[in-house]
Amino acid sequence: MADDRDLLPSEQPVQLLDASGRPVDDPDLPFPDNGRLLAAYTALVVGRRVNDQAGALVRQGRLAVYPSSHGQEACQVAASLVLGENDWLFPTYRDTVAVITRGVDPVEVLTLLKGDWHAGYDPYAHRVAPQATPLATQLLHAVGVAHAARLRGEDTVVMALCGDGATSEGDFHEALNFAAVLKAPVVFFIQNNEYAISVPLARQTAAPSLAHKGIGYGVNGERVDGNDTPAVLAVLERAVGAARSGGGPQLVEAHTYRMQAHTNADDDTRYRSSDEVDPWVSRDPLVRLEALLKRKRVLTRARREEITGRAEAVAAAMREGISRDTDPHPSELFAHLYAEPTPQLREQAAVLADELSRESD
Ligand SMILES: Cc1ncc(C[n+]2csc(CCOP(=O)(O)OP(=O)(O)O)c2C)c(N)n1
Ligand SMILES: [Mg+2]
Repeated sequence: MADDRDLLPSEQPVQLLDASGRPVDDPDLPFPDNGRLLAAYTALVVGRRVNDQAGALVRQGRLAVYPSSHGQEACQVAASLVLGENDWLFPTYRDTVAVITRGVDPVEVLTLLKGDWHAGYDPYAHRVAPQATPLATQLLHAVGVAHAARLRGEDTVVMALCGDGATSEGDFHEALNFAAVLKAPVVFFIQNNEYAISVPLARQTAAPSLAHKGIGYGVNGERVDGNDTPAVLAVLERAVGAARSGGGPQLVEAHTYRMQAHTNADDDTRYRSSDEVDPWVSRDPLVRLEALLKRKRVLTRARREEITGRAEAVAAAMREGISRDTDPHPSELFAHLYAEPTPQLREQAAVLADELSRESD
Protein backbone atom coordinates (compact mmCIF):
# COMPACT_ATOMS: atom_id res chain seq x y z
CA MET A 1 0.00 0.00 0.00
CA ALA A 2 1.25 3.45 -0.89
CA ASP A 3 1.56 6.06 1.86
CA ASP A 4 -1.51 8.21 1.27
CA ARG A 5 0.32 11.49 2.02
CA ASP A 6 2.66 10.79 -0.91
CA LEU A 7 -0.31 10.48 -3.23
CA LEU A 8 -1.74 13.92 -2.50
CA PRO A 9 -0.97 16.83 -4.83
CA SER A 10 0.86 19.96 -3.68
CA GLU A 11 -1.32 22.55 -1.93
CA GLN A 12 -1.03 24.99 -4.81
CA PRO A 13 -0.56 24.24 -8.50
CA VAL A 14 3.17 23.98 -9.24
CA GLN A 15 4.63 27.09 -10.90
CA LEU A 16 8.03 27.79 -12.47
CA LEU A 17 7.01 31.18 -13.89
CA ASP A 18 5.27 34.07 -12.20
CA ALA A 19 2.51 36.03 -13.94
CA SER A 20 4.99 38.23 -15.79
CA GLY A 21 7.17 35.38 -17.03
CA ARG A 22 9.87 35.63 -14.34
CA PRO A 23 11.33 32.25 -13.22
CA VAL A 24 10.25 30.93 -9.81
CA ASP A 25 12.64 28.60 -8.01
CA ASP A 26 11.45 25.12 -7.14
CA PRO A 27 14.14 22.99 -5.51
CA ASP A 28 12.30 19.77 -6.40
CA LEU A 29 11.83 20.46 -10.08
CA PRO A 30 14.57 21.02 -12.67
CA PHE A 31 13.90 24.02 -14.93
CA PRO A 32 13.69 22.91 -18.60
CA ASP A 33 16.80 23.87 -20.59
CA ASN A 34 16.80 26.55 -23.31
CA GLY A 35 16.63 24.05 -26.16
CA ARG A 36 13.52 22.49 -24.68
CA LEU A 37 11.93 25.90 -24.05
CA LEU A 38 12.56 27.04 -27.62
CA ALA A 39 11.08 23.82 -29.02
CA ALA A 40 8.03 24.40 -26.83
CA TYR A 41 7.78 28.04 -27.90
CA THR A 42 7.92 27.04 -31.58
CA ALA A 43 5.18 24.45 -31.04
CA LEU A 44 3.12 27.00 -29.10
CA VAL A 45 3.32 29.60 -31.88
CA VAL A 46 2.44 26.99 -34.51
CA GLY A 47 -0.33 25.60 -32.28
CA ARG A 48 -1.91 29.02 -31.71
CA ARG A 49 -1.83 29.67 -35.46
CA VAL A 50 -3.42 26.27 -36.15
CA ASN A 51 -6.18 26.96 -33.61
CA ASP A 52 -6.96 30.36 -35.10
CA GLN A 53 -6.74 29.12 -38.70
CA ALA A 54 -9.11 26.24 -37.95
CA GLY A 55 -11.59 28.73 -36.46
CA ALA A 56 -11.43 30.78 -39.66
CA LEU A 57 -11.97 27.65 -41.78
CA VAL A 58 -15.13 26.94 -39.76
CA ARG A 59 -16.45 30.44 -40.46
CA GLN A 60 -15.75 29.89 -44.15
CA GLY A 61 -17.81 26.68 -44.08
CA ARG A 62 -14.76 24.52 -44.79
CA LEU A 63 -14.87 22.72 -41.44
CA ALA A 64 -18.10 21.66 -39.74
CA VAL A 65 -16.85 22.24 -36.22
CA TYR A 66 -13.65 22.99 -34.30
CA PRO A 67 -13.12 22.76 -30.53
CA SER A 68 -10.25 25.21 -30.02
CA SER A 69 -7.53 24.87 -27.39
CA HIS A 70 -6.73 28.61 -27.68
CA GLY A 71 -5.16 29.47 -24.31
CA GLN A 72 -4.45 25.83 -23.46
CA GLU A 73 -1.51 25.45 -25.84
CA ALA A 74 1.08 25.06 -23.05
CA CYS A 75 -0.70 21.86 -21.97
CA GLN A 76 -1.09 20.74 -25.56
CA VAL A 77 2.53 21.03 -26.58
CA ALA A 78 3.98 19.76 -23.29
CA ALA A 79 1.84 16.61 -23.40
CA SER A 80 3.51 15.64 -26.68
CA LEU A 81 7.02 17.00 -26.17
CA VAL A 82 7.61 14.87 -23.05
CA LEU A 83 6.91 11.64 -24.97
CA GLY A 84 9.45 9.41 -26.68
CA GLU A 85 9.06 7.66 -30.02
CA ASN A 86 7.68 4.43 -28.51
CA ASP A 87 5.15 6.21 -26.32
CA TRP A 88 1.48 6.71 -27.17
CA LEU A 89 -0.79 9.74 -27.02
CA PHE A 90 -4.55 9.33 -26.41
CA PRO A 91 -6.17 12.68 -27.24
CA THR A 92 -9.69 14.11 -27.13
CA TYR A 93 -11.50 16.28 -29.67
CA ARG A 94 -9.89 19.42 -28.13
CA ASP A 95 -6.33 18.15 -28.45
CA THR A 96 -5.56 18.82 -32.13
CA VAL A 97 -2.51 20.89 -31.19
CA ALA A 98 -1.10 18.01 -29.09
CA VAL A 99 -1.66 15.70 -32.07
CA ILE A 100 0.14 17.95 -34.55
CA THR A 101 2.97 18.58 -32.07
CA ARG A 102 3.55 14.82 -32.24
CA GLY A 103 4.06 15.17 -35.99
CA VAL A 104 0.66 14.43 -37.54
CA ASP A 105 -0.18 16.65 -40.54
CA PRO A 106 -2.90 19.17 -39.51
CA VAL A 107 -4.77 18.59 -42.77
CA GLU A 108 -5.00 14.86 -42.01
CA VAL A 109 -6.19 15.62 -38.47
CA LEU A 110 -8.87 18.04 -39.60
CA THR A 111 -10.36 15.92 -42.38
CA LEU A 112 -12.40 14.25 -39.62
CA LEU A 113 -13.99 17.61 -38.78
CA LYS A 114 -14.52 18.30 -42.45
CA GLY A 115 -16.55 15.11 -42.55
CA ASP A 116 -15.02 13.50 -45.57
CA TRP A 117 -12.78 10.75 -44.34
CA HIS A 118 -12.91 8.37 -41.34
CA ALA A 119 -10.43 9.17 -38.55
CA GLY A 120 -8.22 11.25 -40.83
CA TYR A 121 -4.81 9.90 -39.83
CA ASP A 122 -3.11 6.57 -39.28
CA PRO A 123 -2.88 6.10 -35.48
CA TYR A 124 0.13 3.78 -35.78
CA ALA A 125 2.25 6.17 -37.86
CA HIS A 126 2.93 8.50 -34.90
CA ARG A 127 1.44 6.43 -32.08
CA VAL A 128 -1.51 8.77 -31.66
CA ALA A 129 -4.92 7.21 -31.00
CA PRO A 130 -7.94 8.69 -32.78
CA GLN A 131 -9.27 11.84 -31.11
CA ALA A 132 -12.08 10.63 -28.83
CA THR A 133 -15.37 12.50 -28.65
CA PRO A 134 -17.24 10.16 -26.25
CA LEU A 135 -15.89 11.51 -22.96
CA ALA A 136 -13.29 9.44 -21.06
CA THR A 137 -13.69 6.32 -23.22
CA GLN A 138 -10.13 6.78 -24.49
CA LEU A 139 -8.78 6.48 -20.94
CA LEU A 140 -9.69 2.80 -20.73
CA HIS A 141 -8.18 2.19 -24.15
CA ALA A 142 -5.03 3.95 -22.96
CA VAL A 143 -4.78 1.66 -19.93
CA GLY A 144 -5.19 -1.38 -22.17
CA VAL A 145 -2.40 -0.26 -24.50
CA ALA A 146 -0.09 0.53 -21.56
CA HIS A 147 -0.79 -2.82 -19.90
CA ALA A 148 -0.25 -4.72 -23.16
CA ALA A 149 3.06 -2.93 -23.77
CA ARG A 150 4.21 -3.86 -20.29
CA LEU A 151 3.27 -7.53 -20.78
CA ARG A 152 5.33 -7.50 -23.98
CA GLY A 153 8.29 -5.96 -22.19
CA GLU A 154 8.14 -2.78 -24.32
CA ASP A 155 9.37 0.57 -23.06
CA THR A 156 6.13 2.48 -23.63
CA VAL A 157 4.38 5.16 -21.60
CA VAL A 158 0.87 6.26 -22.51
CA MET A 159 -0.23 9.89 -22.14
CA ALA A 160 -4.02 9.92 -21.73
CA LEU A 161 -5.71 13.31 -22.01
CA CYS A 162 -9.11 14.37 -20.72
CA GLY A 163 -11.01 17.44 -19.55
CA ASP A 164 -12.41 18.42 -16.14
CA GLY A 165 -15.92 17.33 -17.12
CA ALA A 166 -14.68 13.91 -18.16
CA THR A 167 -13.55 13.20 -14.58
CA SER A 168 -17.23 12.73 -13.64
CA GLU A 169 -17.56 9.85 -16.10
CA GLY A 170 -17.48 6.26 -14.84
CA ASP A 171 -14.81 5.42 -17.42
CA PHE A 172 -12.41 7.89 -15.78
CA HIS A 173 -12.72 6.07 -12.44
CA GLU A 174 -12.53 2.59 -13.95
CA ALA A 175 -9.43 3.59 -15.90
CA LEU A 176 -7.67 4.95 -12.81
CA ASN A 177 -8.59 1.91 -10.77
CA PHE A 178 -7.36 -0.68 -13.24
CA ALA A 179 -4.27 1.30 -14.18
CA ALA A 180 -3.26 1.33 -10.51
CA VAL A 181 -4.06 -2.35 -9.90
CA LEU A 182 -2.12 -3.33 -13.04
CA LYS A 183 0.65 -0.76 -12.42
CA ALA A 184 0.16 0.34 -16.01
CA PRO A 185 2.56 3.05 -17.24
CA VAL A 186 -0.06 5.72 -17.92
CA VAL A 187 -0.01 9.45 -17.25
CA PHE A 188 -3.57 10.74 -16.92
CA PHE A 189 -3.41 14.40 -17.82
CA ILE A 190 -6.49 16.50 -17.03
CA GLN A 191 -6.78 19.93 -18.62
CA ASN A 192 -9.04 21.66 -16.16
CA ASN A 193 -10.25 24.57 -18.27
CA GLU A 194 -13.04 25.39 -15.78
CA TYR A 195 -15.91 24.37 -18.07
CA ALA A 196 -17.66 21.34 -19.50
CA ILE A 197 -19.55 23.21 -22.22
CA SER A 198 -21.71 25.49 -20.00
CA VAL A 199 -21.14 23.63 -16.71
CA PRO A 200 -18.58 25.39 -14.47
CA LEU A 201 -16.21 23.38 -12.31
CA ALA A 202 -18.09 24.20 -9.09
CA ARG A 203 -21.14 22.40 -10.50
CA GLN A 204 -18.98 19.47 -11.59
CA THR A 205 -17.19 18.43 -8.42
CA ALA A 206 -16.86 19.08 -4.69
CA ALA A 207 -13.33 17.62 -4.57
CA PRO A 208 -10.54 19.94 -3.28
CA SER A 209 -8.91 19.51 -6.69
CA LEU A 210 -9.22 17.05 -9.56
CA ALA A 211 -5.72 15.77 -8.75
CA HIS A 212 -7.11 14.61 -5.38
CA LYS A 213 -9.17 12.04 -7.27
CA GLY A 214 -6.08 9.82 -7.58
CA ILE A 215 -5.76 8.99 -3.89
CA GLY A 216 -8.82 6.73 -3.72
CA TYR A 217 -7.24 4.49 -6.33
CA GLY A 218 -3.65 4.63 -5.06
CA VAL A 219 -2.56 6.93 -7.88
CA ASN A 220 -0.10 9.82 -7.39
CA GLY A 221 -1.77 13.18 -7.99
CA GLU A 222 -0.09 16.48 -8.90
CA ARG A 223 -1.39 19.86 -9.97
CA VAL A 224 0.30 22.44 -12.11
CA ASP A 225 -0.33 25.93 -13.49
CA GLY A 226 -1.44 24.95 -17.00
CA ASN A 227 -0.49 28.32 -18.51
CA ASP A 228 3.10 28.03 -17.28
CA THR A 229 4.92 26.14 -20.03
CA PRO A 230 8.13 25.32 -18.09
CA ALA A 231 6.08 23.98 -15.16
CA VAL A 232 3.83 21.82 -17.33
CA LEU A 233 6.89 20.43 -19.12
CA ALA A 234 8.71 19.69 -15.86
CA VAL A 235 5.73 18.16 -14.05
CA LEU A 236 4.74 15.97 -17.01
CA GLU A 237 8.36 14.95 -17.57
CA ARG A 238 8.58 13.83 -13.96
CA ALA A 239 5.27 11.94 -14.25
CA VAL A 240 6.35 10.20 -17.46
CA GLY A 241 9.66 9.25 -15.80
CA ALA A 242 7.85 7.79 -12.78
CA ALA A 243 5.47 5.79 -14.99
CA ARG A 244 8.36 4.55 -17.15
CA SER A 245 10.43 3.36 -14.22
CA GLY A 246 7.68 1.18 -12.76
CA GLY A 247 6.04 3.74 -10.48
CA GLY A 248 2.58 2.97 -11.85
CA PRO A 249 0.05 5.45 -13.20
CA GLN A 250 0.29 9.18 -12.46
CA LEU A 251 -2.45 11.80 -12.42
CA VAL A 252 -1.66 15.42 -13.33
CA GLU A 253 -4.21 18.23 -13.29
CA ALA A 254 -3.36 21.41 -15.17
CA HIS A 255 -5.23 24.57 -14.13
CA THR A 256 -6.01 26.47 -17.28
CA TYR A 257 -8.95 28.21 -18.94
CA ARG A 258 -11.05 27.75 -22.06
CA MET A 259 -10.64 31.20 -23.64
CA GLN A 260 -13.18 30.66 -26.41
CA ALA A 261 -16.61 29.06 -26.67
CA HIS A 262 -16.81 25.25 -26.36
CA THR A 263 -17.01 25.05 -30.15
CA ASN A 264 -18.43 27.29 -32.87
CA ALA A 265 -21.81 25.68 -32.04
CA ASP A 266 -21.78 27.24 -28.57
CA ASP A 267 -22.59 30.77 -27.39
CA ASP A 268 -20.55 31.24 -24.20
CA THR A 269 -21.99 34.70 -23.50
CA ARG A 270 -25.09 32.87 -22.25
CA TYR A 271 -23.25 31.46 -19.22
CA ARG A 272 -20.18 33.64 -18.54
CA SER A 273 -19.25 37.30 -18.73
CA SER A 274 -16.21 39.05 -20.16
CA ASP A 275 -15.29 40.07 -16.57
CA GLU A 276 -14.46 36.45 -16.01
CA VAL A 277 -12.67 35.83 -19.31
CA ASP A 278 -10.59 39.03 -19.54
CA PRO A 279 -8.16 38.41 -16.63
CA TRP A 280 -7.05 35.21 -18.37
CA VAL A 281 -5.75 37.21 -21.33
CA SER A 282 -2.81 38.37 -19.21
CA ARG A 283 -2.12 34.76 -18.18
CA ASP A 284 -1.76 33.69 -21.82
CA PRO A 285 0.84 30.89 -21.91
CA LEU A 286 2.36 32.24 -25.11
CA VAL A 287 2.89 35.72 -23.66
CA ARG A 288 4.42 34.34 -20.46
CA LEU A 289 6.82 32.04 -22.29
CA GLU A 290 7.83 34.76 -24.72
CA ALA A 291 8.60 37.11 -21.81
CA LEU A 292 10.81 34.43 -20.25
CA LEU A 293 12.69 33.72 -23.47
CA LYS A 294 13.28 37.42 -24.12
CA ARG A 295 14.53 37.87 -20.59
CA LYS A 296 16.90 34.93 -21.06
CA ARG A 297 17.97 36.43 -24.42
CA VAL A 298 17.33 33.19 -26.30
CA LEU A 299 14.57 34.62 -28.47
CA THR A 300 16.19 36.96 -30.96
CA ARG A 301 14.14 38.96 -33.44
CA ALA A 302 15.45 36.81 -36.32
CA ARG A 303 14.49 33.60 -34.55
CA ARG A 304 11.05 34.95 -33.75
CA GLU A 305 10.48 35.87 -37.38
CA GLU A 306 11.64 32.44 -38.51
CA ILE A 307 9.18 30.76 -36.12
CA THR A 308 6.32 33.03 -37.16
CA GLY A 309 7.13 32.25 -40.79
CA ARG A 310 6.97 28.55 -40.04
CA ALA A 311 3.55 28.98 -38.40
CA GLU A 312 2.30 30.95 -41.42
CA ALA A 313 3.47 28.17 -43.74
CA VAL A 314 1.54 25.60 -41.68
CA ALA A 315 -1.59 27.80 -41.84
CA ALA A 316 -1.23 28.24 -45.61
CA ALA A 317 -0.94 24.45 -46.07
CA MET A 318 -4.06 24.02 -43.94
CA ARG A 319 -6.03 26.49 -46.05
CA GLU A 320 -4.89 24.79 -49.22
CA GLY A 321 -5.43 21.22 -48.00
CA ILE A 322 -8.78 21.73 -46.28
CA SER A 323 -10.21 23.81 -49.12
CA ARG A 324 -9.44 21.09 -51.67
CA ASP A 325 -12.73 19.49 -52.62
CA THR A 326 -12.92 15.74 -52.41
CA ASP A 327 -15.46 13.41 -53.89
CA PRO A 328 -15.48 10.23 -51.84
CA HIS A 329 -17.17 7.22 -53.39
CA PRO A 330 -20.27 6.20 -51.33
CA SER A 331 -18.95 2.64 -51.01
CA GLU A 332 -16.06 4.00 -48.89
CA LEU A 333 -18.62 4.26 -46.11
CA PHE A 334 -17.95 0.58 -45.46
CA ALA A 335 -14.18 0.66 -45.77
CA HIS A 336 -11.90 0.35 -42.72
CA LEU A 337 -14.68 -0.33 -40.22
CA TYR A 338 -13.61 -3.88 -39.50
CA ALA A 339 -10.63 -5.96 -40.63
CA GLU A 340 -13.26 -8.55 -41.60
CA PRO A 341 -16.60 -6.92 -42.50
CA THR A 342 -19.63 -8.47 -40.78
CA PRO A 343 -22.19 -10.33 -42.93
CA GLN A 344 -24.66 -7.47 -42.32
CA LEU A 345 -22.21 -4.85 -43.58
CA ARG A 346 -21.34 -7.01 -46.61
CA GLU A 347 -25.06 -7.25 -47.36
CA GLN A 348 -25.58 -3.47 -46.99
CA ALA A 349 -22.55 -2.76 -49.19
CA ALA A 350 -23.99 -5.06 -51.86
CA VAL A 351 -27.38 -3.28 -51.73
CA LEU A 352 -25.66 0.08 -52.11
CA ALA A 353 -23.50 -1.16 -55.01
CA ASP A 354 -26.65 -2.46 -56.71
CA GLU A 355 -28.47 0.88 -56.25
CA LEU A 356 -25.49 2.85 -57.53
CA SER A 357 -25.18 0.66 -60.61
CA ARG A 358 -28.89 1.15 -61.37
CA GLU A 359 -28.54 4.94 -60.92
CA SER A 360 -25.74 5.03 -63.46
CA ASP A 361 -27.74 2.97 -66.01
C1 LIG B 1 -20.07 10.24 -22.89
C2 LIG B 1 -20.38 11.63 -23.37
N1 LIG B 1 -21.33 12.35 -22.75
C3 LIG B 1 -21.61 13.61 -23.17
C4 LIG B 1 -20.92 14.15 -24.24
C5 LIG B 1 -21.26 15.56 -24.73
N2 LIG B 1 -20.13 16.44 -24.45
C6 LIG B 1 -19.24 16.76 -25.41
S1 LIG B 1 -18.01 17.75 -24.83
C7 LIG B 1 -18.70 17.80 -23.29
C8 LIG B 1 -18.03 18.60 -22.19
C9 LIG B 1 -16.72 18.01 -21.77
O1 LIG B 1 -16.04 18.87 -20.92
P1 LIG B 1 -14.57 18.61 -20.47
O2 LIG B 1 -14.34 17.17 -20.17
O3 LIG B 1 -14.27 19.56 -19.39
O4 LIG B 1 -13.70 18.92 -21.77
P2 LIG B 1 -13.53 20.30 -22.57
O5 LIG B 1 -14.58 20.31 -23.65
O6 LIG B 1 -13.67 21.41 -21.62
O7 LIG B 1 -12.17 20.22 -23.16
C10 LIG B 1 -19.87 17.04 -23.24
C11 LIG B 1 -20.71 16.90 -22.05
C12 LIG B 1 -19.94 13.34 -24.87
N3 LIG B 1 -19.21 13.78 -25.89
N4 LIG B 1 -19.68 12.09 -24.40
MG1 LIG C 1 -13.39 21.42 -19.55
